[in-house]
Amino acid sequence: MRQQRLLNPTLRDVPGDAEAASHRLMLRAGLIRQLSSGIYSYLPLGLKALQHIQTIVREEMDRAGAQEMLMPALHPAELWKASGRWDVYGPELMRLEDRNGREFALGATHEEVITTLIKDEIHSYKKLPVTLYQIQTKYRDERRPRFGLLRGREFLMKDAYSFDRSTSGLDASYQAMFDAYVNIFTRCGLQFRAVEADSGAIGGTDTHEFMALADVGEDTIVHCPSCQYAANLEKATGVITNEGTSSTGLPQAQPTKIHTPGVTSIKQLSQFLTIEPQQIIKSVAIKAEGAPVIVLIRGDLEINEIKLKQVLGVAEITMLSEAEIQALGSIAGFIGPVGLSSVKLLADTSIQGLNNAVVGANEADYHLQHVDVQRDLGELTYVDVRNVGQGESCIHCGNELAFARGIEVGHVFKLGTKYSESLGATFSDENGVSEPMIMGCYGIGVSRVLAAVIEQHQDERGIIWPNAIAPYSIHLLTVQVKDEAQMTLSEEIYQTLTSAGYSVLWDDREERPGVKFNDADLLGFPLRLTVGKKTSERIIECKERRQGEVYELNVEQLLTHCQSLFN
Ligand code: 9G3
Repeated sequence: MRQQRLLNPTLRDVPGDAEAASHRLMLRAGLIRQLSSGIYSYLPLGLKALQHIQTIVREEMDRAGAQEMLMPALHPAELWKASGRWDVYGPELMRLEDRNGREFALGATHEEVITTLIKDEIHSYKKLPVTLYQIQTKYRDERRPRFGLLRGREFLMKDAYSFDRSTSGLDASYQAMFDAYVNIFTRCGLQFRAVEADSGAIGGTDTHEFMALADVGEDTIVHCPSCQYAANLEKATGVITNEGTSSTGLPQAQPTKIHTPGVTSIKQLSQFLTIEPQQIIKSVAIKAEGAPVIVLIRGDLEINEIKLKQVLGVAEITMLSEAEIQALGSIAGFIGPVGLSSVKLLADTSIQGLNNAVVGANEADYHLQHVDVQRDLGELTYVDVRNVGQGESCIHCGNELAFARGIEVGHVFKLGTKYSESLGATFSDENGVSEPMIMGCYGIGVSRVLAAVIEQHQDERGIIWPNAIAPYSIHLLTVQVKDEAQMTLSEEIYQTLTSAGYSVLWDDREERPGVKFNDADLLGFPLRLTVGKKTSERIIECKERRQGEVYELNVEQLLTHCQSLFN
């Protein structure tokens, strides 16, 4: 392709609201342009990279035995009403009406569509297992679209759905998809981890998220550097040890009140009493489906709401109001477990073994010191309702856990019969007995992968494409386009490389060399070839974008050299 004709509007500066590196670079390198918040056009270079990712996804899906199909984006509301999700999802599910006033959803995901189709088309165990996938645009009206393609309102997803006759069959289908995902993200050049995740509203049992490691990632992952344990913070667990803080060994003093006027936060209390937050027990007053509960957790840690809901078996949790706290015989900011008899206590394991702790005294401007959990708090139900904290150990191998930020680029779920039952997708077994199919669903954010790759492969000068995803493999620059010898040699090189199967972008623009070199670094194709002053000796200059190495090469060596670089 000759760059003079390419629609590739590069920018020196980008709008201030582009915070993520990949968002800035995709705008500056002319890969995408925003049509509306969270909605983008792909310009030619952006689309080429996106298509390379899709090719990798298709090859690995097909290799895993999945069959490609394509479903509509316009879904009759009846389908989403049958599964009960029409009312579960709020404004995030985009809805519209057709000319006859019939309600439709714009597809945010396709469990309802695929399950209804399979219900109508598969009835016998002989046709199972089957895994189908599509690569299609999804619509989700995000409250806060941001970071370019990382969180859009219209985005490209590969979504696959497996149908089995048994849970062991589902395990096999799930594993096949899991392995395909490892291949896909590896071939895309991503640094990633598969982490245990929470299945959320979609339901089901096992689920893993594939996280591309990046500081801009919205998710926090907890992983053990020594063994394979890795989990989303939503689900991660760790081992905590309170070696006890009254090292004196003297008989522990009884709980004693201390005047702490206006000291209500952990930070203030820690400073006021010059003690570590680890020595404070935080009492959080919540309401779980109407019932008040006081959650006790070590002062340096935070409650994990997903875990707490699961432990309490409720869908919603709210904070108690000041009046409700007073009705319990306490006061906001000074809540404590000692002397509060009328309310259920839930103790996070992080307070186990604390024997010289500080708690609220259930009296304005007072706390209690020297509280011994074992001695003073009576029978406690210990549960894990916290976000894993710094310094906790791995539940498998005991080594210290590490934390990282990640971009969720894939998510695989064992769905079970949630949709096949609600939508009636059953099969008859050998004895003619009708059973619901066992489903799995598997998503990859294809457009999100493009942004994640750029987050991981860039420097201050621009993008550094992994070979497999680069819009072009080679950037051919002619320094003086008015110099006939340089153009002739450039044409020869262009023809040789393209006929050998390499994708080449030839910068034949009438621009100063500096502009061409800066653009080549910004666009970031793996190999830059420059035809310049040594043309008469048939010598060109090469630069590899990743290593940054610049060296000369005789034109005759070029093909062999490219073979060594790209194959
Ligand atoms: C909706 C809206 C947003 C959603 C969903 C439905 C997330 C929804 C979860 C999934 C599960 C899997 C198949 C591919 C892999 C992921 N956000 N999820 O179901 F209506 Cl507005 O999408 N679906």
